[in-house]
Amino acid sequence: MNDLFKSPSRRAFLRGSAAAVAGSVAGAASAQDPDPLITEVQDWAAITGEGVDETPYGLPIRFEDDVVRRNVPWLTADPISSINFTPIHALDGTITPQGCAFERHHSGAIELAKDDYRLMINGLVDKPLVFHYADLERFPRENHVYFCECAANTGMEWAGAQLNGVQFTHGMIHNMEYSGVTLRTLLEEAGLDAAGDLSDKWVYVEGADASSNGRSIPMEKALDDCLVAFKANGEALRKEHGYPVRLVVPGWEGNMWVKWLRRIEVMDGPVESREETSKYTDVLADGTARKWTWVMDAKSVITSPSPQSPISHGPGPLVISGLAWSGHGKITRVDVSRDGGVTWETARLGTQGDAKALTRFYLDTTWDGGEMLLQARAMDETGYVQPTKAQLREVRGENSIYHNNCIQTWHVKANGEAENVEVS
Ligand SMILES: Nc1nc2c(c(=O)[nH]1)N[C@H]1C(S)=C(S)[C@@H](COP(=O)(O)O)O[C@H]1N2
Ligand SMILES: [Mo]
Repeated sequence: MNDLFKSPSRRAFLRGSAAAVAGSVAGAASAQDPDPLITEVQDWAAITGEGVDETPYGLPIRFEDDVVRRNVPWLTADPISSINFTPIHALDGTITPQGCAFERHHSGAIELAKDDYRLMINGLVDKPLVFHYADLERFPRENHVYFCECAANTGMEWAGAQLNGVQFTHGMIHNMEYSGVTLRTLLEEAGLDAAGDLSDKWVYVEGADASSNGRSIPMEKALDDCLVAFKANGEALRKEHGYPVRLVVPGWEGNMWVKWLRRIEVMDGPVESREETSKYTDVLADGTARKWTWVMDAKSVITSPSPQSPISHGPGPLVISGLAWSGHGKITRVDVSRDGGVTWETARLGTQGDAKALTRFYLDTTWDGGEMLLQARAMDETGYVQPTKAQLREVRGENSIYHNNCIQTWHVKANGEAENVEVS
């Protein structure tokens, strides 16, 4: 396998990789040994498979049944007000299937039928309105891919490396294609003349669940790119993501993406609700709080190799892969370091991500079998560069929980295993 990249000829490359594949799959076997998986008729070819209606709504094949959301039980007192994590170590591309997209509930996931759904717009509007679900489908629709990141993502890592897996350090994120009506369309339907000067107006949005999760959003954002969404990745929202209707607030912290959306009130100031005062603000070193920290700054992380996705082969070709995103717009560049930030190589963007959506990056490289301190560093279209942990702590101190977008380090050992470590 070591010879692989020493040979300049393509034929030698193919011979080399055939041997390497046989070597890794069948242990010590060489490419010359007969492989019964090739030479003998297998069960799956000797009999027929399942008929088309066996599973009317398909599920992942059982061999992938470890690719699931997971929670960290000690993080919260009760699963009703808790969070679980997207298995980003095992996914590729950028779209998160709804079935494994992280969930965050303050009072559990409720079951709200379309027939029982009502959306009220009231406050400083020309005519207060109530929409039924079917009404929403009669307004012009848009489709957009956006990431949704909980502001607490990576929050457990402020003081030092803590959780040993990218699912747990960075998995409070998902990225879906939403279909819905712009919030602007619905606000204009109710009429905003009554609100007068819009520059100092706000909307207060709340959900139908017991927590209501009320949040204040400046009118400028409400009229910019917010979506009242009823489909994700082409199908109805799942219960846990707000069926039948949720608010999408592109680039802004997940808490503002109100699920089971039931009311939008146009107001002349923010409500200063629980979710935007005692929660989701950042206490600085001097005890004062950073407030209205809505936009999720540029961030990236290597998803493989990582603690839950070790290198399972020897030295030679290695694909380093990860995700990058920015609430300010598009990701323009991602750099990868193998030596804890001393030297950097620019990664290939595997998808040209949309603004405020996940971008996939790859570094197609050769591993010499040595230890690595793997890091990724994202840049966005504003020129912003993802900070180191030390840089972030300088500005924000160590009291924070939310909005940790610092560079993450994985220590990859010679046996291919990886561990969460801090290089600040
Ligand atoms: N109604 C309501 N909306 C809510 C919440 C909630 O508990 N109730 N949780 C918020 C938080 S903190 C986050 S991070 C996102 C998570 O969305 P998800 O569960 O679809 O991942 O929803 C937000 N919207
Ligand atoms: Mo959140």
